[in-house]
Amino acid sequence: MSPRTQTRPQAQSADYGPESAAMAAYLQAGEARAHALGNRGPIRRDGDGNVHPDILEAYWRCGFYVFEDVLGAGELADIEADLKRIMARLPLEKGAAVDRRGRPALGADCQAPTLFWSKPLGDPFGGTDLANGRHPVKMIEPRAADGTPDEVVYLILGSLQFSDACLRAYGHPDLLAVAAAINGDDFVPFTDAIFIKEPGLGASVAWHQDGTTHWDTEMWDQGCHGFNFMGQLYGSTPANGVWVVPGSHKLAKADIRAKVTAAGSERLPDAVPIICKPGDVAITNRQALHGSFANTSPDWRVTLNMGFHRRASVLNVEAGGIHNSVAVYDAARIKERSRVIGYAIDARHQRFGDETPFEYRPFAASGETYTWDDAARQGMHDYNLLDLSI
Ligand SMILES: O=C(O)CCC(=O)C(=O)O
Repeated sequence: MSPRTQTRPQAQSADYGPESAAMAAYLQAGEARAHALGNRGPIRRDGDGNVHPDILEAYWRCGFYVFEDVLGAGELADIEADLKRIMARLPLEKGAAVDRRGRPALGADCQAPTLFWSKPLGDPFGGTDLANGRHPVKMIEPRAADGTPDEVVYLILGSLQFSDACLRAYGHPDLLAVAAAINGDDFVPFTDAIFIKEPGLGASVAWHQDGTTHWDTEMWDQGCHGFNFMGQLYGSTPANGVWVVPGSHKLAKADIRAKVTAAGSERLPDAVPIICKPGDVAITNRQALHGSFANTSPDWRVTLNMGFHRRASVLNVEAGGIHNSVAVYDAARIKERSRVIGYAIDARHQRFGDETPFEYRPFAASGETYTWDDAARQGMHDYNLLDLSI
């Protein structure tokens, strides 16, 4: 059953009109290129218990990796139940204070940017100055079926305050081990989100590179803007998934306009789709050139984004302006924002008691402990005002 079933009839899938044949060929060719990359498999450890070096090699070579079978059936069921609750509590329409049943709407009392709306199959960021103008070219906006809503929510920031199941996924010991292997034992949070790409409605996210702060500075290297985990509730296909240009995280800032002009369309010829089953979790370098097309397919994609940085990339750095206000990220702010890691580890331990919880070194060193309870849940309100957005 889709998350919409209780609230609105299933949207119809749509198509790319005159571009449909070219799009279908592009999706098929991209899928073949993706499978040839050698950057997917379960999270494996070496004899010392470290994340297997082959995984790290493939991640750094490609700029993304697909970890297979990370979230089990029970965990996915929890996430789906929370997703349904979240969708049932969305505002009746953009700006409304109440949901369909007149209850206070989700996010209506948040100060932080929380809900992002788009017209069906639209591209709200492409070709605009939004988010520091990092999405310079608008994607094709296919025509949605008659009877679809004027606008839908396609992105929810600060998502961990709305879902214990998402918080528990954030505390997954294997994912946090990967975060430590890539960003160092003192890794820190970035931001968290849910992308919702409904069939026949889901918006494009135009081609972009996420990092904004360290380009053209001496801090720059292939990992200095961190990464996002992208956990998949229903899987991710060439038609509804994120596409990445492999290796682009190693290069200077891409000239996206020139690439699109050279390609003759937004179908960048060297990009590949992130293909996942339900429960797979991709990791994508934030410097990689990536984007997603409007979801004209019949398949839902719901992605839990969980971002992490190197501590050295954010400490005492002035940044912000996209996910939160511009500020200097001092040690006190980093510590306050990092408590989410502690809550997530404890929340996960309460639900999955037979797993060995991840030990986050900064807490082990300082002796701090975190308990996930009602007081902690209330303290998470608007936690993303403190995102570490670089
Ligand atoms: O999930 C998507 O469609 C876009 C994700 C993305 O662009 C991002 O996480 O930066």
